[in-house]
Parts: sequence; structure tokens; C-alpha cells
Amino acid sequence: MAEPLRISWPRLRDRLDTLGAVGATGDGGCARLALTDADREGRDLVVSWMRDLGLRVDVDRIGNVTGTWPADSTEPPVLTGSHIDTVRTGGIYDGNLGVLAGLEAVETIIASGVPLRRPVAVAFFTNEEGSRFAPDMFGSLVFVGGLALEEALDTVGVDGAVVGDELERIGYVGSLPVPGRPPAAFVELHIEQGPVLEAEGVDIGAVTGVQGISWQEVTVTGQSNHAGTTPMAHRHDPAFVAGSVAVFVRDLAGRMGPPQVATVGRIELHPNLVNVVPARATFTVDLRNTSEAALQEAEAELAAHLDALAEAEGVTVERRSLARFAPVAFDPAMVDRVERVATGHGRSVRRMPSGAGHDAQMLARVCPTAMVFTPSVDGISHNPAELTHDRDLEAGANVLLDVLLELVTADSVP
Ligand code: HGY
Ligand code: MN
Ligand code: MN
Repeated sequence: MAEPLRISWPRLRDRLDTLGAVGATGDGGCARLALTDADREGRDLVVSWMRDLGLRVDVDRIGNVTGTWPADSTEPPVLTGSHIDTVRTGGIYDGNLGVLAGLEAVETIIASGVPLRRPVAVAFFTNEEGSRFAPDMFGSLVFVGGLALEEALDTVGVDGAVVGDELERIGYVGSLPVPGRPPAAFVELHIEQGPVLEAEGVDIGAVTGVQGISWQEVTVTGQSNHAGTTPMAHRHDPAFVAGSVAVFVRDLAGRMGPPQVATVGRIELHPNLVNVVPARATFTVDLRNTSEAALQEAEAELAAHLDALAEAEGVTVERRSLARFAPVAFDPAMVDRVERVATGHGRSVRRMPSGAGHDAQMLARVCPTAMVFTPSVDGISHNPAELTHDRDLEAGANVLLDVLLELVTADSVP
């Protein structure tokens, strides 16, 4: 019996390390915020690997990049991939694993000479993280028609930069129109970024879907005043409101129980000086739940708390939605396929929702989609200490390879 096809682990390890060195932060992590010079450098590197492989490289109007094999194919491909932009304190696996394991799977499929019923392709999507330019899953959302191109290009980032200008500056304004043509199917390999697989000693996650995401930016305007002379009863203190909300959402998530999570990730005070009662506080609230109804309940409780605080503290509160995505369920047949392939590889596997957002949740709007998870050591991610053991990276990449192989050789998809 012929040996089963397997990826080249040394080649994948080398690429993970080479890309991980782009924007390296010196502590094992990397910083490649979307559309920065470091992002361009990472993009150029992955594109060079795609070209070396003989893939047709297409760039669309929002800078999503796809490498397709055969290069002259015209049919919708089976697509894999993820993102290569990172948060500022990123690790080297979040997103990068999905793109590089996808490239490795494509290279392995090409080298095998297996006859393909449909093309295979690997993509990286623009600005998946959303931490510089909101919302997250930005490029894949434009790709599936969930965000208009003009609105996307006009988006202003936390640093005042504009998406269209930055895309132009780094040379990734492509010609392919958006929304893009739906692929035949999409499969994304990703680190779990949470503690579940490791805690249960399970090798592979067959991801059933992605939980709902609600990002808000809250701007509180009070009255700046002297820290020494202003009696407490005379204050209109936005910093007090920001701190109160951070405590409130922690208690709210506790009352609602898992899987509800809540995060105040960004707080900016103005003028941010030791002896000045702030004039203004701008902060973000990230709420998530697998249940849309529960997520709406959490949003309503937060809104009521903010209204009551505004009244009591004598401040004004403005709220702006940065991202709002309902929970997504992946195609059951595709989830079954991931589970079956992992089991066939002798790997333990469990079904699970994703706590993090992913490009796959956008592709699920237009084609049969699934994700493969690998365990995260200590459940750590969005942190330079992010780590997945080599044996798990390799196992995940080989499961991805076989899921893709099935899809590119099957009579029909999914
Ligand atoms: O926020 C997220 O879940 C993803 O990392 N963009
Ligand atoms: Mn990611
Ligand atoms: Mn991430």
C-alpha cells in the first residue's frame, strides 16, 4: 500500500521561523500590525514563496492575496489560508500557521502529482486582527461582501492612518474586484488560542463555529480639573467611568457564566497627566458569547450601566460599534470531514466552538467552511509566549493536507 502523503515538517518549521523573524520583537514574538512596513515585509516574503512554487498570485482591491494552482485554472478553487498580520504583542503562530501550513499542503499536493478535480489555493487576508483598523476579519469581510470597499478604504485606524492610504503605501492595492468569487470550499488551520485542547489532552479541534463578537468604543467626556483642589463631589471624572465599566463587565461575565467573556482592552485618557482630573476617556469593550441572545443581553446591560453612570457622574457618553458579528456555524459535512480525517490519522479529536474570530467565519457566508485547531500551550495567545508544540503543528498540518486532498479530488464538494 502506498505511503500516505505527508507534509515536509522541516520546510514548514523553517518557514514559520523565517516569517516569525519579520517584525520580531526580541521576546519570541512578532509585531506586524496590518498595513505597516512589517506587514508589507511579511507579505512580500509569503508572495515570494508562492511565486517560487509556480502559483498564480492574485491581489484584490483590499489587498487579500491568493496563490492558486494550477496557475492557469479558471474554476473556483478549494481554498485554505488565514492571516499574517499580528497584534502588537503577537506570537508567531496566530494566523501564520494557517497560511504557511496551507502553502505547505499545496506544495505537497503539487509534488505528489495527484490529479486534481478542481484547483487548490492558499490565501492571506488583509487585517484579520482589527487592532489597528476595526473591525477584525476586515479583508475577508470585504471579500464576502460584508463591508463595502469604499467604506473599508476610508476606515481610520487608532493611529489616525487611513486604510486606503496605507494599502497604497505598502503596494498592495490589487486589481481583483471585491466581493471576490466564492471558492468551492474553505478550510483554515489555526492554533486554538485557548486552554481546552491542552487541558483535555486532545490533539485536534474540529471547529463547529465561531462565537458572536461585539466591539464598542466608548468616549466619555467630563470636565478636566485640578486633582488637588477639586472636591470629590464636584468631579465629572471620565476615568472613574472607564474603571467602573471594567469592573462592571467583569462582574457581568461572572453573573452570566461561561462562555460569556468581556474585555476592556484599550483605555486612553486625555490629557493623561498625574495631577489633572481627565477631560476625556476613550476605551473599548469586547463582549463575546456563543449565543446571540446572551450577547444582546450583555450589550443591553452594559448600555444601561453606562446610562446610569453618565447621569450620576454628570458626563456625556458616546458609543461607537467597532465590530458586531453574530455567532457562525460551520458546514456540518465539513466539520464531519475534519473529525473523520483527524481520527483516521490516529489523533484524538473533539468538536468545539472558536472563542476567537477567524477569516473562516466570513468565508462561511459564501462556501462550505471548516477549521482545524491545534492545542495552545497554557492556552496563551496574543502574547509573545504563544506556543504550540512541533508535534501538534505537524499533526494539524497533515490533517489540513488530507482534508484539502479529499476536497480537490472528490467528485463534488463538500
Ligand atoms: O479578535 C479576534 O478574535 C481575532 O484575533 N481577530
Ligand atoms: Mn488569528
Ligand atoms: Mn489574533
